[in-house]
Amino acid sequence: MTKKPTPSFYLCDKEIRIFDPQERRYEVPLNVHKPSRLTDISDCDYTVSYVKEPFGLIVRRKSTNTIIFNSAKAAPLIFADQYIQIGTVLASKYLYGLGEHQDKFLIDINWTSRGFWARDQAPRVNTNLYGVHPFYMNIDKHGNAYGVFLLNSNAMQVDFQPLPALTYRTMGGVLDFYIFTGPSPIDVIQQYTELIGRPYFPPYWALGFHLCRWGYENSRNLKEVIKRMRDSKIPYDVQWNDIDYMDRHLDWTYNTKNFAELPEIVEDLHAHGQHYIMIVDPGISNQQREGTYPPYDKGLKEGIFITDSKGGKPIVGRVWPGDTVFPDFFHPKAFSYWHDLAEKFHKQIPFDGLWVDMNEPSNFVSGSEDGCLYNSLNYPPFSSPAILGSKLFEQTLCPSAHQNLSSHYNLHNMYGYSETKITAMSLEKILRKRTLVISRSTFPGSGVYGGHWSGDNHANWDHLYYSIPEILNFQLFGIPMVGSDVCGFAGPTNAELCTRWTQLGAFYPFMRNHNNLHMPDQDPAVFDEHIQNAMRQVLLIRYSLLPYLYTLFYNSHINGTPVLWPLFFLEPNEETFTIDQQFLWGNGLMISPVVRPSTFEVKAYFPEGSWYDFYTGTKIGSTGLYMILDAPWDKINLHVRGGTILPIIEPDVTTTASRKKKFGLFVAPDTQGKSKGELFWDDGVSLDSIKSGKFTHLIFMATEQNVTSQVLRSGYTLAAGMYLGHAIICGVQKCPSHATANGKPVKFQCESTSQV
Ligand code: MIG
Repeated sequence: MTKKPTPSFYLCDKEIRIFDPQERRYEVPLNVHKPSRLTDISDCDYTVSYVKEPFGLIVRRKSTNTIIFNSAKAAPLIFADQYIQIGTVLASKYLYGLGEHQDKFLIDINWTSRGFWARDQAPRVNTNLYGVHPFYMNIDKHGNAYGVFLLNSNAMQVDFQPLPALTYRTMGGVLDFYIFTGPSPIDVIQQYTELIGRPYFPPYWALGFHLCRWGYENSRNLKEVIKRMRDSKIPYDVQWNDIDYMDRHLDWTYNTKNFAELPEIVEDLHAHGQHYIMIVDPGISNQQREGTYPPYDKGLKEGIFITDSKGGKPIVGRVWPGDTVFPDFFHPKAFSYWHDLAEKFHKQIPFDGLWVDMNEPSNFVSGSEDGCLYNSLNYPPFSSPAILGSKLFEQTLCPSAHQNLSSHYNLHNMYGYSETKITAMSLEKILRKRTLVISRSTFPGSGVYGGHWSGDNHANWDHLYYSIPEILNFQLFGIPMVGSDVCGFAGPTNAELCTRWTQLGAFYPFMRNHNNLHMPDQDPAVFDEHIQNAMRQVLLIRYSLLPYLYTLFYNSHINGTPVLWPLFFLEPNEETFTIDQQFLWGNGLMISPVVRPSTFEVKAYFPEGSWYDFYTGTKIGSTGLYMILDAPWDKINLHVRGGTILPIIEPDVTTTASRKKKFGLFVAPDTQGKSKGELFWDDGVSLDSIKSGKFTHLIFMATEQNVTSQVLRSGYTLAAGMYLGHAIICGVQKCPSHATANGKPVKFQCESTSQV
């Protein structure tokens, strides 16, 4: 594809609104960066036309004459109070996005449906899960992609048909469509995140290895795990705690008996250059004696909690602490309420990030302790067969409950979003540093504030595989900081599965090993030495590649470029459209994991161009086709695309230690012998390093004879300096007789067989 400059959303992309001019209806409280109202779109690559009977709207891509939206063909438009239906044809059958679901990456449009209603549901196929993302990308066989976002937060169903076409049935709001004309998949994601907000920039340490489990039970066990991890010298940056650190599962408390040593443990983590994250759930206990539990007393006083439909009284559900009420994170005082609780708690336990779970919101009773009233919000006229359960209030609050901005019926799917936003804003204010908030429930815009993990997966091979389409989908959703519980959450793992999962997880943007209550330990250090060695090896590779990953995150934050790419972003064709067992970091590094048991080879597709084995630097023979690669149990296949220069760093047991070491370059020439790359570097934590220019940005370029760098900015100056320790140069046709760096001779080795 020839690369044209990305058209700005403001200039060319289009919003289509179908609403009630007589009566103001609920609209999604998301501050999207709306395009300006254009009068002249003649420079843009689309036309818009209307059909009168039956009413329909047609958007056509001018340059290819492709219809990318046509509401006149797939289903009649119906606009009722609690049922709005609209269909559109698709330009091709290659459709992606529309989550959160567990499925292949390529959506099967052969008369299937997906439901959209945030639900605490352990991932499985054919059901709505924790988050809601009414966004899709469609691409044709020539590689022309476009995106469609329906800004609507109501319960929804989307039906697919092989025409190809799809039909939305949403249970409220208005139809507010945004169409992004691409034309490349990267353009589409850049345009979409220009509208909903660019992904947040994580701190460097958040890209390290995270370790968690439910049920450490006490400080002694926690300390033992930390010790054995350190003894094993396996790279490890962040220790987490699940709800068992709490006093009787009460938010913003810790168990001062079992976890008496928690403050010292966190101090010790910090002293080792490590970080600490703890869980907080939205449900606030209303069962504590008055005056003893500020989270409830304060919230009640300030009217923070979601109330029942009779008005006034907080709606009472049940979660881990027993009966609970639920903060309305859209309440104008929610920020000061949540911030103050977090700030006070932070004085006791100096955590570095927060994990917001159960925020669909999850509720162990249907609707509330008193059930739900019989009304049209709790019992809407249309109940979607694609949404799990017979009622919307299963496993959550009554839709008719009141929130500050509207009914829970309208805002339910944004509960996780609102909590993530308030939590991240609170933490930034408390820490004055970049932080990590990982949320289970997400909505468009969540990526501006934090990341996501895929919830309660199972320790089995299917779930290992499904984690790949999951993380790819979240790249489309503007939430690149995403991962799945490495080694599996539910059910016991085993050494083979956990090794393969650690290999794959080492290439998740967010890498956390997490485990269910009562399951045998599965931290890397608990396994036999040879397993530990394999896990250590792949973690060292991840740590050595973090300068590259960090630079990808910088670009994602600045211009929305996704961090992980499916292969078709690089080479769109009918082969790559279906591939979801391989993926790329940016456009430079291809990962081809093993996703099946007792399997020691991988059938991997190589897009056209030249590719180099990351381990040996040797060039792969032919490309543009499948190859069978050896995949011994202790290795994951990694290949660098010709044309790439990867910035790398000497790894260590923490990112803190590794950041003090020397950088390196992995130079992989394209078929013309050229390559390029870049490095973004700052202190890794400052909130304002980009704004205030306290960063260093280098561009690397190589030809057959030399590698040069161009300093775009050198605003971050390490006292100790930033040093280039080594460069690995692949595809060297003829070994040179001497080598120099900055004009001075340097030591080098050259192998004529591998051409490295
Ligand atoms: O009802 O906090 O998905 O990661 O370990 C279960 C306990 C609540 C669900 C999360 C999981 C976490 C667990 N939580």
